[in-house]
Amino acid sequence: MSTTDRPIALTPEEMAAQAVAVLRANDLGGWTKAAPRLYPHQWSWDSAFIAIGLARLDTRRAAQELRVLFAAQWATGMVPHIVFNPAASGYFPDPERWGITTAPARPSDALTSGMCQPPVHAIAAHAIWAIAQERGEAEAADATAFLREIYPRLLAWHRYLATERDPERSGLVTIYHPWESGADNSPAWDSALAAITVEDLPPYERHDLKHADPSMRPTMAEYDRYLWIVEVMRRGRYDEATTYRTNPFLVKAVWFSAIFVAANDALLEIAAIVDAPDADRAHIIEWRDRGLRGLDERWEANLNLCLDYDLRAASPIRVQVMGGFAPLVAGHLTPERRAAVLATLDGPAWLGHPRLRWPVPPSTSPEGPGFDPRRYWRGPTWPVMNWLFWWALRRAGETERADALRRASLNQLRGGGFGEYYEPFTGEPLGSLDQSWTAAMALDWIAEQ
Ligand code: 2M8
Repeated sequence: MSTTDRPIALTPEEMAAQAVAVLRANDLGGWTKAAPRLYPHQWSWDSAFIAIGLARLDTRRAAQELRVLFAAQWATGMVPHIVFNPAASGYFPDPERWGITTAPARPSDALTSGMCQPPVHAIAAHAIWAIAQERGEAEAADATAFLREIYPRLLAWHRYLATERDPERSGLVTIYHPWESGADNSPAWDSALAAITVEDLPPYERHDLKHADPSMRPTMAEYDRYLWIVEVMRRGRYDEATTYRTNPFLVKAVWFSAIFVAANDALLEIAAIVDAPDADRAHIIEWRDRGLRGLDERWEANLNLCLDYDLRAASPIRVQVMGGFAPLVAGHLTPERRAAVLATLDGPAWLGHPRLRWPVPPSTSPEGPGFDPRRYWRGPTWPVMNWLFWWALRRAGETERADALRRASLNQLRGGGFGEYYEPFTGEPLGSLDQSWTAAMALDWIAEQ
């Protein structure tokens, strides 16, 4: 074997050094682009995960990541899914296409998209604080001051999700677009997208295909629908009630809702640290408990998974995707639910699948319809989602499973490169390289060793 084809196997120290280099290279000065070329702006949930990794280096810089994101918060409380870097071009849809200038609730001094992503932020803010407690008095005091500053913004964000995004008070968050789920082209959205008629869509040119292999990205048919939904929301000036009435895509998303439940637990801890009023805490508990009840109703005993619900079609979405593990992320598992979720996770449709290169959860089950090992959220494994599973398993007291997942996840990254996602059967890195959240998660895992 020559030096060039010998597989790289980074030591933890080498991997940490490379992760730091990636985060430095993607740093825009207080905020971080999601990836060097494919994603040259700040993405909402990427930034929350990035902040968790950055906290291992510098808790003040980690706090700044969230501060910049929340400075672009909308008047409704919504945290936008992209905050645009005015110095970067080459991503589409760009600020002009989003056209938020006519939206009354837009922020006054930031260019953003008009939708949101899963609310990992309270979890990240609390993680920054917890790490700072080990770093001496000054850093600990700064982190507490940061929580005091960010708490009202986090509360407004959660209130928005619990009210505007759940007018039915079902406990489940409604998403307006597959991009809001974070798992953009998951087979879970296929039927809802197929039901959409694209009308007078202005022409557009995709930039993502210049930076990534088209066979791994969403199809043109999917993109037309993605952009048509943006067009409908833009024409409605991103008004929530209008969107709820007119949007062709309305889905109760269980993965998003489960993250919201877990984030409400984190927000409760923050509320205690900052001495928030009792009335706030009562609201947060109500949102969390309602979420747990909502998820419970979406549990599908035949598949042993939780299912998303298409509001437009009035029907559950029977697809085996990673989001089905929502109860694990939400936590507060009953013994029966814990046993069922873990049996599914260990079983042949998931971690026990004989062809998996590493025992880490694929975004879509290889046994399910719509699985594709190379295309984006239709099968590849996502290190950042492994992190969420790891975090949830640890929170549930499943220490051995959590450790095994962390080891497998780090092994997957030992080839270097910090891929956006990985081929589940070969372990090949795919999508963008030097992806910020992958580097951040590696840092957090290494620090846990
Ligand atoms: C991907 O999403 C963007 C749109 O938001 C895209 O494909 O252009 C998703 O993987 C999403 O979860 C992620 O936040 C974003 C940036 O990493 O890329």
